[in-house]
Order: sequence, then C-alpha cells, then structure tokens
Amino acid sequence: MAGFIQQAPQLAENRYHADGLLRRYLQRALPQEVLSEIEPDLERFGRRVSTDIAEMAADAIANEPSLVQFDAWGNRIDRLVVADGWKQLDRVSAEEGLVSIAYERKYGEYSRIYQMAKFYLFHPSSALYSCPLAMTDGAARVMELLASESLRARALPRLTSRDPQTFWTSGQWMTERRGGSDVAQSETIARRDGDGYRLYGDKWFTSAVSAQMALTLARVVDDNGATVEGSRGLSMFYLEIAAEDGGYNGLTIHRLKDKLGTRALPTAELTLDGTRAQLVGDVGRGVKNITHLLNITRMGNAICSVAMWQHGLALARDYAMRRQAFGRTLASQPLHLETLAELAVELEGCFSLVGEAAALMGRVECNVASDEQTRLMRLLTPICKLYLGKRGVAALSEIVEGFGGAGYLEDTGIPALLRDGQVMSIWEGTTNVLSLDVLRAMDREQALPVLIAEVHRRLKPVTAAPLCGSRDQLSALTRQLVEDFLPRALAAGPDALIAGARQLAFCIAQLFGGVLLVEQAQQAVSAEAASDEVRRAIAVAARWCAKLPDRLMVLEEQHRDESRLLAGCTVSN
Ligand code: MFK
Repeated sequence: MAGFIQQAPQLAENRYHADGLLRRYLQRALPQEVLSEIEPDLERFGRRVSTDIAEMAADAIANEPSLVQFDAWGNRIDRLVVADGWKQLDRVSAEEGLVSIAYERKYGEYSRIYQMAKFYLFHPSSALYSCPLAMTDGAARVMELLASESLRARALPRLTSRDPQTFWTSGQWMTERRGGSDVAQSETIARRDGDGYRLYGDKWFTSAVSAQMALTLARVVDDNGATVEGSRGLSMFYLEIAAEDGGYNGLTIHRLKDKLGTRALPTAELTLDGTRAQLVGDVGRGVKNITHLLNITRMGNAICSVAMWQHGLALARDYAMRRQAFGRTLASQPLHLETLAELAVELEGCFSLVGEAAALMGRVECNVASDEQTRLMRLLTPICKLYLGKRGVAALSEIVEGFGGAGYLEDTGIPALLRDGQVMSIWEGTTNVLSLDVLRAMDREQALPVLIAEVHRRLKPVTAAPLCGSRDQLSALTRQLVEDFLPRALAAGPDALIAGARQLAFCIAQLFGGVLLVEQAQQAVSAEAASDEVRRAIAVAARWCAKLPDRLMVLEEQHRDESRLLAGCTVSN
C-alpha cells in the first residue's frame, strides 16, 4: 500500500517534566526545600519510565505469565513462569524505592506524597507491577502497626528494602468462592500448630502470586473444633509462599485467571492445605485489621486511575495535533477540543481529590494528623477509589474513541488502556461496596461533619470575583446535602440511605473536588500567578462546578418498588 501514513502519537520523553498536573500538585503540597531535594530524582525517574522501564513492561505484556502444573514425570509442580520484564520490574521497584520511600520517612509526612508521585509515574509503564507494589505497601503498613516484634523484624525490612536481592512483595488473599465482596462468608479455617497455625481452604482470586508472602483471612478453629461464623470469626494471617525446602508452603496453584485486562499480572486460584501461617493482630479482628492494607491498596488504585487517565490524555492530545481531518488538525476542531478540555478538567478535579488524600495519609502515618484529619482521610479513601475508578473508565473509553478506528486496534496499545482501566472500579471493592463504605465511615467515624467543616473553611477565603459563582454553587450543594437530602434519607429509613449511597458518594466527590479546585484558583489569584495560569485555574474550577448535581433524590420505599419494576428483578432476597 502506498500513500498517506498517519503519524503515531508520541509521549514526551520525560514524563515528569511533561506532567503539569503532577508538578503543580507537588508545588502546592510540598515545602520548597523538599521539592528541590526530590525533584532531580523525579526528573530522572520521569525519563526512565519512558525508556528502559517501558521496555520491561512491554516484555512483560508480550510474554504473559503461565503455569506449568506438572513435570515430565507427572509430579505436580505448579511452576509459575513470568517474563524477564516482570522480574526486572521487581528489581527496579526495589531500587527506585517505590514502596520504601513511604517507610523511610526521610521527609516526614511528605514522604508519602513523594512515594505516591513515583508510583503514579510508574503505573502506566509498569504492566501492572503497580498491583503487587500497592499490596506490598499495605502489607508493610500492617507489619508496622500490628505484627509481633519478631514478625515485624522479619517482614518489614524485606517489604521496604531497596536491595533487589532482599526485596519482597506481598499478596492480599481475601476473595473466596463464597466470600467475594462479602468477605464475612469466607470458608478458610486456621488450626493451631505449635506456636503458629496451619490454614486450609480455597482462595479464588490471588493477585501477584509471584510474591514472597501474603496476608489472608481465616477462621480459627477452637479447642472444641468449632469456628465462629460471620465477620467476627475471621482473623488475619501472615504466610510465606515458599517453604523452607524451597517448595510451596502447603499451596496448590490450580490455574491463572483469564482476565479481561491486567494480563501480565499473574492472578491465581489456589488451595491452602496445611499452609504454615502466623496470626497478625487479635483473633476475630481480621476484617478490621486487613482494612489497614485495603485502605492503602484503595489509594493505590485511585492513583492508578488518574495515572492511566493522564497517560491516555497525553496520547490523545499529541494525536490531536498530528491528525488532520476535514481540512484541519483535530486540535483545531472545536468539538474535539471541547472533548479533550472536559477530560482535562475532570482529571484535574480527580487528581486534586487523591492528592489531598495522599497528603492526609502522610500526616496520619507520621502521627501528626489531628483527629479530624484522620477521619477525613477515612472518608476520602473510599471516595477517591470509587469516584476515580468509575470516572477513569469513562474517561479511558472517551480517549479510545478520540483515536477513531485506530483506538480500537490492539497493536496501537490503546485498547489495553480501557481493559486495564476497567479493573479499577472492580477490585479492592466495587463502586457500590465502596459507596456503602462511605456510609460506614460517616456512621462509625462521624466523618461527614469534618468534611463539611473543611468545605466551609476552604471556601471562606474565596473572594475573587470570577470564583464567587462557583463558591456559591458549592455552598448551595453543601446546604442541600446537609439540610435536605440527609435528614430526609435518614427519616425514610436505612434502605433509603443505602439506595442513595452511590449518589451520596458521587456528590461528596464532586463537592469536595470542586472545593479544592476553587481553592486552588483563589490561591493562584492571590499569589498573582502568571495570567495564563490564573485563567486556566479559574476555568477549570468553573467548568467542574458547572457539572455539580442539581438535586439529590431521596429514594423512598415507593421508588424502590419502582426500581424493582424497572430493573426487572422479581426476587427480593
Ligand atoms: C493497582 C492498585 C491496587 C491493586 C491491588 C489489587 C489486587 C488485589 C485484588 C483483590 O484482592 S480484590 C479483593 C478486595 N476485597 C475487598 O475489597 C472486599 C470488599 N468488601 C468490603 O470492603 C466490605 O465492605 C467488608 C469486607 C469490609 C465488609 O465486611 P463486614 O465484616 O461486613 O464489615 P463491618 O462489620 O462493617 O466491618 C468490620 C470492621 O471493619 C468494623 O470495625 P469495628 O468492628 O471496630 O466496628 C468497620 O468499621 C471496619 N471497617 C470496614 N471497612 C473499613 C473499616 N475500617 C477502616 N477502613 C475500612 N475501609
């Protein structure tokens, strides 16, 4: 074929340098002396993720993991085969401190922001090695908070090592055939064995089985052979995947999961049959205890959502300047431009939400957070995970479409963005499960009054004329939420609140995202920033606020009858 050849989209060689969103955030969130100190590392890493690290990921994607279950003689071996690229990504993760930076705490509370910034840069070039890293991060936090001295001394230095020879990653094995979202239905049991336990049961979805350890849940069998049902019967256990003889520690891997995306990541189905394990934390507090891990992986998940969104948008932006149609570039087509602008505005709000949560997380981990900040972080964690996960998929779908037919072709690499992005709203708790977690955070931690106080505190200094309309919209939505929606939903009974939980969670995300954007725009005005930057910040805030929900609907009993009819579900239990 001769004739026209379309130029492929290209990304800047230095991903840190090209990422205005990240750089503006770091300027706001970090003291200047911290930023000056870490910036050379971010610059260097920004180049690496587009060069050698991207090549490692490409190798891991091209050579999907496989499981060799038997040797030539019929012995069950369950040997996991992973690509060289996957192994190199493990080495790089240790050397670059992608987990350890958060635990070395060289920059105190700001260390978490630094670590998250590197994790964000890494994710789009990681072939989902970000997944084991997020779980490793969560496991390190559990070791720090809950492990016995001897267990902590064994695991924590490995999970947070910068030496690839000693670095460990961790799995998080929660999901079972019965207990998916409803972990309380888990069937795995733990029998006492000397000063430890042995675990028996099946785990249905164990990501990154290439790890060295895992945290999991099981029901302790008491001296009478009985177990406690439900959530309160579950305890958290630490296990190592290899036994001392180098074989598996009482594990059989049945198969690797055939997933829609994230295919370089080995996710397995396995049986624990006498796996040696140690109890971590109190018996019967497993669900509560493992949430220390879950809340970190949920934050990791939210970061990955915006990282993929930014990556896809950067590609789409570049393509819009290269692709000609109807006599001009896509970038000169008003409608295409609007589509990209909307994606950029929404990304900026979403990024601000997770950036705020990361800053709070750093404060909590360094014990400098107030009680209010701790409660705010508890609320913002599920909000970020559910909102960014969900909106990220929609954004990636739009980005794929922005390439026309080319976006649908596997060898452009663009469809993979959507496939991988889709997982973010599913694992670590679906949008609905996380919406219910928002209700839990409001109920048990009384987190909403803290958020509302924060909204008022941040809106108070907003006085710049172009921002007053947005400020008033945000105040009106806050009033509607507190004075109208919540009292009416509470009066209508628990099911009304549950039915409205997603609507409520989205509203909180839109409200707080708007508050952050308006605050940033006010700061740009007050600091007399460059006029383009002020104009940009005001426009972002105004466009985000223009999309705030008009009204929150209380779903009372008659609506649920109606929903049953509309959903076509006749079975009520
Ligand atoms: C790339 C980035 C990341 C990649 C990693 C992904 C790979 C891994 C893939 C997976 O493993 S996906 C599987 C993940 N599974 C889930 O996310 C489970 C989803 N289900 C839930 O989150 C449920 O809401 C939950 C299991 C927590 C419900 O359990 P229960 O037992 O019905 O909950 P309950 O009784 O409300 O809560 C028990 C305790 O935990 C309570 O404390 P108290 O007993 O002191 O009152 C709750 O307040 C507390 N709790 C629950 N969720 C919490 C929490 N505390 C803090 N934070 C939370 N998020």
